[in-house]
Formats: sequence, C-alpha cells, structure tokens
Amino acid sequence: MNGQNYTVWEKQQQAKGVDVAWVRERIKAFKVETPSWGYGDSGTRFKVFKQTGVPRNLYEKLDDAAQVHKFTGICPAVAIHIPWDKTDDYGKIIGYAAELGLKIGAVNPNLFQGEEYKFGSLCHVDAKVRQKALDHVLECIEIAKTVNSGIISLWLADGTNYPGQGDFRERKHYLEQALQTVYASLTGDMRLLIEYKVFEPAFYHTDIADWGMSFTLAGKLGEKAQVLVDLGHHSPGVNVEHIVAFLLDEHKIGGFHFNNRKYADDDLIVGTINPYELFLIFNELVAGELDPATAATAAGIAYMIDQSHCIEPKVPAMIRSVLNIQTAHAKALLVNRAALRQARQKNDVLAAENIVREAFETEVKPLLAGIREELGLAPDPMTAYLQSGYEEQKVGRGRDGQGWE
Ligand code: AOS
Ligand code: ZN
Ligand code: ZN
Ligand code: ZN
Repeated sequence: MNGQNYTVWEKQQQAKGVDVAWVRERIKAFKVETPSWGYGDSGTRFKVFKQTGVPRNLYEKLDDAAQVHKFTGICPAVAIHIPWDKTDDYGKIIGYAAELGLKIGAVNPNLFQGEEYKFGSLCHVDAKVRQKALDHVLECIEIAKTVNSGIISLWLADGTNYPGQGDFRERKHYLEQALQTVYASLTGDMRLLIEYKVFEPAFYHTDIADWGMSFTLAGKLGEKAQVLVDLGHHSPGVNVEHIVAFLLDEHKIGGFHFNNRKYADDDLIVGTINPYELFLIFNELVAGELDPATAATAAGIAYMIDQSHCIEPKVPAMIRSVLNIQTAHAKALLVNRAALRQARQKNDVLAAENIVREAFETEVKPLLAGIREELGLAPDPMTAYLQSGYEEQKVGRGRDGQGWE
C-alpha cells in the first residue's frame, strides 16, 4: 500500500472512531522478549534435528537475538535459562548484550533435567532433592540480580504418572514451603512468575496444573508473585482470553509465554494456528490497559516468547513469531471500545461480535510498515533479514559444527 492508500486507510479508521495517533504510539511502545533457548538446537522426545550454524553459547545466541531485534525493532531483551546459559562472567555477558543493544530478561531455572528430578524437584518426597532444587532457584535469583533482571520464570516439571504415586497435598505443602524461601530472596522490584501446565512430562497429575493453582500459590506469597500464562499449557477448548482478563482484574498476571499448539504444548510459532485467539487475548490486554483499575498491572506484564523451533530455521521463525504478536496487538488496538460498550449495554450480540471481529479483519500491514520506516527499519523485516545474508554468514562464523547440547 502506498502513502496515498495509507491516508485513505487512516481516514477510514478515524471515521470508525479509532484514534490512530494513539494506536501508533501504543504500537511503538510494545516490546516482546525472545528466549535464548529458541536459538539453539531443540527437538521432540523422538529426535533432535540438528541445524547448521546454531549458536554454541550464550554470546552466539545473543548475536542471533540481536538480529531479531535489529529487523523488528521490538525485541531488546533475551530470557536466559540456567544452566544452559550459565557462565562464569555475567558482567561480560551484560556488556556484550549492551553492545548489541540488548539486555538480559527473565531468568529461567531448570528443574527438569537433573537425574535426581526423576520423581520431582520442589515437590519431591526426598528432602535432599527438594533442597537441591531450591538451591538452584536461589542461585537463579542471584544470577538475576547480577544481570539486572527483574523476573524469575518458574516452571516445574513435577507431577506423577500413576494414581497413588504421590500424595497431592503433601507435595503441595513441600512446594509452598520452598516458594516461601524463594519469595523471601526476591529483592527490590523483582518478581516471581509461576507457570502452570496441564500435563507433560507427567501425565497423571501435574503439581501446578492450571492458572487457579498458580494463582493460589502466588496469592499466598504476596504481590511480587504472579501468574505466567503460557499459551501452550491449557486443555483444548479453554478460553485463555477469559483467564487473562480474570487474572488482570486480580492484578495477578505477570507475564506470557507466547507460542502455539494444536493439541498439547509443542512450542510452535505463535499465531500460526489460531491467530484469532491471540488477537482476543490482546483485546483483553488493551482493554485492561485502558482501565485505570488495571492499567498498572497491564503495564507490568512481561511479554515473552517460549518457543523451540525443531524444523524451522531459527532466526526467521523467531522473526515470524514477533511479527505475528505485533500484528495481533495492532489489531486489538483498533477495536472501537466506545461502540463495543454501547452494543454490550444494549445486549446487541451481533453488533458486539462484529466490532471485535472487524478489528481482527482489518489489514494492519501498511500501518506497521509505516511505523517501521519511521523508526528507521525495513518495512518488511522478514524479507530484509533473509536478504541481509546473516543466515549464510553465521555458518561461516566458526559455527560450522552441528549444534550444541
Ligand atoms: C515448559 O513446558 C515451559 O513452557 C517452560 O516455560 C519452558 O519451556 C522452559 O522453561 C524452557 O526450557
Ligand atoms: Zn513456558
Ligand atoms: Zn511449555
Ligand atoms: Zn516451552
């Protein structure tokens, strides 16, 4: 769409009651964090397909993350995973990240790969294992302080496979006890985000199985503990946008792990399978931002991607993910909230549904392209990245081996 067509588009939006200047400002302010583990090799439990040119260490992962930021302009932070990204010099990491225009985002403890975690970590029946898991989370909090990160994203693989295997309530008590210690170690405005997941790797029960459990645990801890919503962690059919609105209203939503799934958690590219759901989630978030009662909580939400691309080239897959999120957000900003309110008050079901869907159906590519150009970016980040030659160059940067583990 050329400039003239954009002017027509803008006029149409204004005629619909959309404040385009405000929309542009909100789009410019929106940021999303990418995960270090999304740049490295990953696979399914059946096979890790190694890709050539994948980063071998955190520095190289930051190099790749910097490309995503360079072309999209909205990904200045990178989440890290300990021990995968463990290093003996975090000062050097912060410095290197800063040179690339990046900072370190959420710190993710790993409570699922140790041999001793076969039967659980913070919920394990053996106090020694629980202590080891707790020490690891505390270590991650110290690392977060060192890298100036304000967020610990806690996901437990804890659960059981068979009835009778574990004592649900006893495990819950162990968890609550450990979380008290974790919470007491947070300083300043650090936050603990508690993730839930309906199943996997355990299949009979998961110790933190749904948002209600995360919410309860976070509520007992206090204000610095909030819920982390991973889009892949619900049963099919669950109304995620409703959960988001509910948590927002309770000031208990702290962050997102964006991804997509068809059946279970499989960390596919966000917005590929159900873009309307992603849009509806943003619709609730934008409504929450506009409501003075929830604006502060909405402003504090950490938007993070949690994806592991097994069959796609990693940097382009991440760029696609970021663009899908940005698109959903932009469309949600176009919902005419005054008209929607009126329709709701009249119980005009069809009008209300139409107002929301029409925003989703609105083409936002020219709007986003124009904003990017204003910010000195290429209007089409994916094409620009693919033409930049980085995909080919990174193999030549010594990254000719097959993956890292
Ligand atoms: C696992 O299913 C969760 O989504 C975790 O948030 C995340 O994938 C993990 O911590 C990264 O390894
Ligand atoms: Zn996650
Ligand atoms: Zn997951
Ligand atoms: Zn994940």
